[in-house]
Order: sequence, then C-alpha cells, then structure tokens
Amino acid sequence: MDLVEPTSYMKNNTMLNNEQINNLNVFGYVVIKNVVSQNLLGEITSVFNLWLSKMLYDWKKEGVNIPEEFISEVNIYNFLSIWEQLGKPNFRRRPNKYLINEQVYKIMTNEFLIGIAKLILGTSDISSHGIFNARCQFPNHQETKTPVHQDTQYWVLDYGKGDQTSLIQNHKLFTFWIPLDNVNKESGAMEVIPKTDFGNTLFSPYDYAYEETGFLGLSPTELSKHKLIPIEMEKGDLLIFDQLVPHGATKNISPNIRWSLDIRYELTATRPEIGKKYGFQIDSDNSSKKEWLLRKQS
Ligand SMILES: O=C(O)CCC(=O)C(=O)O
Repeated sequence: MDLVEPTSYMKNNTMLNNEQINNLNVFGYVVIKNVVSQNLLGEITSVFNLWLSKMLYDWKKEGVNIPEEFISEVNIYNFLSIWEQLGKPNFRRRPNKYLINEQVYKIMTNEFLIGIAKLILGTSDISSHGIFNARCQFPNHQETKTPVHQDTQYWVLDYGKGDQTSLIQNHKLFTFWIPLDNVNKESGAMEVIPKTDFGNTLFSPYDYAYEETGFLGLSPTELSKHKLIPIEMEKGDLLIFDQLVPHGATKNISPNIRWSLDIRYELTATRPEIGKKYGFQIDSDNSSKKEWLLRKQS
C-alpha cells in the first residue's frame, strides 16, 4: 500500500514535518509529540467518565449489586477501586455504539485531528471509521491486554456483507491512538512491528479466543520471527499508524489502569462496510452529525 502521496495538502502543511511524514511512510507509524491539547484531553476524559457511568448502570441492570453513588461518581481515577470492590465484573470492550454521542462527534471532528488525517490521506474526502474505542487496560489482566494484530485482519471479515478483501486493496486508513497518561513498556504502551520488517504482508488471523474476547492477531509462531518495538509516550502525544502495522499493548504491570482512545480516519471513496456502519463522512457543515447520532439505536 502506498501511504502518502505528496499532494497539495502536504505542500503547505505546518502540522507534520518532513521527518514525521517520512517515518509514517517508511515505518508505517509515527509519534507526534505534545500535540493533544489539554482541552482535547479534557474532552476525552469526560467521554470516558460518562462511558464508565453507563457501563456501571448496565452492570446494575444485569444484576451486579452497585451502590448509586458509584454510578454518579465513577471516573477514570476511581474506576479501578470500584471495579475491585464490585468483585471485578467481567470486562470486555464495549460495542462502539456506547460511544455515539455529541461529545465523541466533537472529538472526531476536532480541527487539528482532521487536519492531520486529511494531510496523510492526501484528500479532504475522508471519513471517520466506525471502529473506535475507549480502552481500559487493567493492571495484570490478560483479558484487557490486546494481542498484536493488524487492523486489516478485522477489516476483511465478512460482517454479513460478503468478502471485503478486494475493497481494502487500494484503501488507506490511519489509526490515531491517544493515551490519557504517560505510557511505557510496563504500563501498557503500544508495541509495533515496523513496516521495514514485514513489508505489506497481511498475516492470516490467529484466533485469540475471538468468540469470548473479540481478539484476533498474529500467531505466536509469526510473532517469534519479529521484533516488537515498544512506543513510550507522554500525555499529550499522538501515535498514528496505518492499517497494516502489527500492534498490541505491552503488559500493564503498573498499579494503574492504562486509558486510551483510538479513532480512525479513512478514504471515503474506498471504505469497506465495517467502516461505514458506525462511521461518518467528515463534512464542513457537520451534516452527517444528526444521522450518525441516530445510529446508536441501530
Ligand atoms: O489500546 C490498545 O490496547 C489496543 C489499540 C488497538 O489495537 C488499536 O488502536 O487498533
């Protein structure tokens, strides 16, 4: 996959320097230091707090005995203690429709983020992809540690809409990964295999108990052939990688939850089904917003 063509978007850009663009091209990923503003981090944190409150409410409906004040007071700082006090209820990535709301729309259409997305995708005709996650990686908890995978391993799944493989051939997509705090290899940082190591190979998906966990990835045999590079980041940094870069979380052996948001931008013209379902086209007048907000009911 050719990543970045030097288009008119790139010529006058002040968002990424040549070295960053080159890294993205050559290695398939880049870390942009200190660019996620306090304001944006605050908006993301509010989204997480609301999401946690909804999750506790759902657990209560499912029969977990949860005091009302936990639901009204939960936030990213006290959630670990609440989860432990509740006896560590089963935790799985939530369907992203739990995150379809005004606040998330605002984050996904953040001027800075879409400016970079347009730049690296080389066009203004881009869409926000329908897979986006608020992630919570508990300390010493295998179930919330993502195995090393390529996002494309998921894109080619059938999803009841037929084989999507041919659609992704000329497709471009980038994931934007934003941790809410500093991350290092002891606290659930991302680790990646650079493209210089594997070219454009799409590895056959290995089943990490997909039915229960929702996880696919590279097989242990394949992994043993490659060197993973942990990406240490500070709060405010942004990691961008393309859809073929194998990535996963390091073990979190810190005492805290590792929180992160991942969102994706893709070319509208070639987007496969999975992106469309809960995704939306980025338009200048926000005309996609109303219709997108209704999707949480579907
Ligand atoms: O945050 C994680 O643990 C995994 C992130 C990921 O797999 C992604 O953003 O595609």
